[in-house]
Amino acid sequence: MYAQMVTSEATKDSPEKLAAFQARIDAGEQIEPKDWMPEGYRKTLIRQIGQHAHSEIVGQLPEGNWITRAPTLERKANLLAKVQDEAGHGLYLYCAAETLGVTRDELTRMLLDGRMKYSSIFNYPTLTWADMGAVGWLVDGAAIMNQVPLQRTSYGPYARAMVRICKEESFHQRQGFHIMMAMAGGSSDQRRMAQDALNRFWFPALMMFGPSDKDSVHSAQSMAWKIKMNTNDELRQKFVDETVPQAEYLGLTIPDPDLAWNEEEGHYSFTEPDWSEFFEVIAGNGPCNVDRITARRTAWDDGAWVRDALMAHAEKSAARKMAAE
Ligand code: FAQ
Repeated sequence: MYAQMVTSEATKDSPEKLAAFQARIDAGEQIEPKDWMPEGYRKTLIRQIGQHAHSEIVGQLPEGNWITRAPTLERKANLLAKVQDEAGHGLYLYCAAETLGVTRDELTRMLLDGRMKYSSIFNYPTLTWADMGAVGWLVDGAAIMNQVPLQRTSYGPYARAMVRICKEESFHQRQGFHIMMAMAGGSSDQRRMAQDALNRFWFPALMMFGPSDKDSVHSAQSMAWKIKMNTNDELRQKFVDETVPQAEYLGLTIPDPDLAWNEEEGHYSFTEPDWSEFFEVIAGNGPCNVDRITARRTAWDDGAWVRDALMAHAEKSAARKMAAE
């Protein structure tokens, strides 16, 4: 439905303007907030950047759950810093979306009433400390794989936000891998926990890249506009190719009996995730969807007095300024 809306709105723009815009994109120019852009481009960016921002914010919940239970002071400090970074990423991204004419409040309302999504991965529970390792290693690893190319995306504010986010994500990935190294090299119970975390997070991490290319409704247009730089399947393959040797280094087994190096293709062959599970999760029926949205709704409702107080202060200050003039 969204795709139809975008297409019909895009066609309202004159062919000459659209062609000139596409020529700028093809020439590698960056589009800035005050530049003319097709309505479909603006809406697609709001959807993708907004969804990305919501993912960073909701993504704090499964990890925030473990801050008080981290096994050492150092691990606690690292996890705390990481979760705080995710809040910052959300804020950069909301700011980038705001340059497209939507407010953070509107985006939040769209998340809370189900008109906007956040990444499927955050609807899975984090059951043990090893999950903090798996999330950093695999979830941040997948996020980086997707976000590094987005540093070259055509919309300036989004590309610039990505530069800083990617730097921080690589620290996150390393802190996760470091936890996995400690667990996988630890006692037999710790090794079992590390393997169990990998077993539960492997396929959900593969789903983060979105549906297979044949089912991806937005990829063709988003790639033409350089809002996406790669297809979902390209990035998924790259992630598998880079992650398998890391699992081998840890001495852990990827839970896919059909995983095999394909010499001819120069890539690993692997089993696709269960796409029916993916579509159930993004439709709101994953293991933690209700908990996540309830937590966000509670935070929004509990923060109403802060927003009201800020507005009242801004109105009083403006009135005082007017009276003094
Ligand atoms: N989850 O046509 P496509 C992170 C939806 S950041 C939920 O292929 P598109 C950091 C899609 O919206 C993780 N929904 O869509 C961190 C569309 O539905 P719609 C977030 C998904 O946009 C780490 C429909 O399926 N990163 O983790 C998902 O071209 C640790 C059809 O799909 C980004 O958002 C999914 N996984 O490609 C934080 C990166 N996949 O909207 C805390 C930027 C697809 O029409 C702790 N985004 N859908 O109703 C992108 O690159 C793209 O939006 C994709 C999806 C690749 C995610």
